[in-house]
Amino acid sequence: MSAKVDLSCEVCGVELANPTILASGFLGVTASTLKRAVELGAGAVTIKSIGLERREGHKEPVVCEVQSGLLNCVGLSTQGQEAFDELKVALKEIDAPVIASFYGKTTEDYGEIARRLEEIKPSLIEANISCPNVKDEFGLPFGAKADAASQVVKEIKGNSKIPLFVKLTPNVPDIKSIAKAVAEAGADGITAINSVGPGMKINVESAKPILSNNSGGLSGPAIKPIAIRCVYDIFDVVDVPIIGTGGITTGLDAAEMLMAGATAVGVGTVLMYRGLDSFKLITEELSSFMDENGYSKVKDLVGIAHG
Ligand code: RRO
Repeated sequence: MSAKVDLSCEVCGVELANPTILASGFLGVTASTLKRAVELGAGAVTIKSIGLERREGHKEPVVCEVQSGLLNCVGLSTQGQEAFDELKVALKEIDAPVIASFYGKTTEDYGEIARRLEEIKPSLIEANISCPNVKDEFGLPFGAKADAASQVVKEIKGNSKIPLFVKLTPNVPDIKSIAKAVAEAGADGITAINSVGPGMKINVESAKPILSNNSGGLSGPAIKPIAIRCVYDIFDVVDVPIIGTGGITTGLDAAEMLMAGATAVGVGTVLMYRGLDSFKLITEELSSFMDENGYSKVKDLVGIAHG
């Protein structure tokens, strides 16, 4: 790591040692795996989205590899109260910011969870309004419509003072209008993007879809150009920080995402491609790129792809 480069950054007053954030859904169910991600070099970690009640999620298989990506139909599996208790343990044991991702079936659920999180005090909270895998049960995600997204934000902000990020879906015709609506409703930041699609893979031997739910959200390198475009578009219309997530695999990907307008970058599916060293590899590559190109601070890169 270059001595001339300072990788630390700040998101809504929360200090990160480097801009890589473990994205929700990976290593995020137990305090010990979250802690491990920090030991492996994550600047902050996000828990797997929690909800009010225990949910099994969809039955196996819930993940399958596709060209340049991963399909998942996990289906919002969570432990109910136990997940809140595990978050408390994580906050005690982890020496880095912990972001509490959560979802609701109703607007009121989001308010109730925000009330509970206000007592637990994670560093940041992240409202997941964009899971692509529960449409049959939950209906369209709240993130698909500006007014529904805005209501959720108002409900949360009425119940919690912890800085709120809202995780958006790319699966909309105009992500700018959703981003504007959530920022105007009081969101302190935006996480973009959740998985794309959903997509499908068919096993040609059995002539059946592989995933138990037939389809699932696409993540990984295949979605990076979509994530970059979404973050670029969102940066143009809001003044709040953006956690840019989607297909980040190398330090150059991270630089690209920062240039599009992200303040920090989410890292998830890459763990499957480059293993547990991913955080270290990405930060080292980012550091070398910055050093070679005369950038001394992460914020020197943020949004510079804009005119
Ligand atoms: O659990 C999932 O199926 C899931 C969630 Br909550 C999400 O936000 N995004 C995703 O691709 N899968």
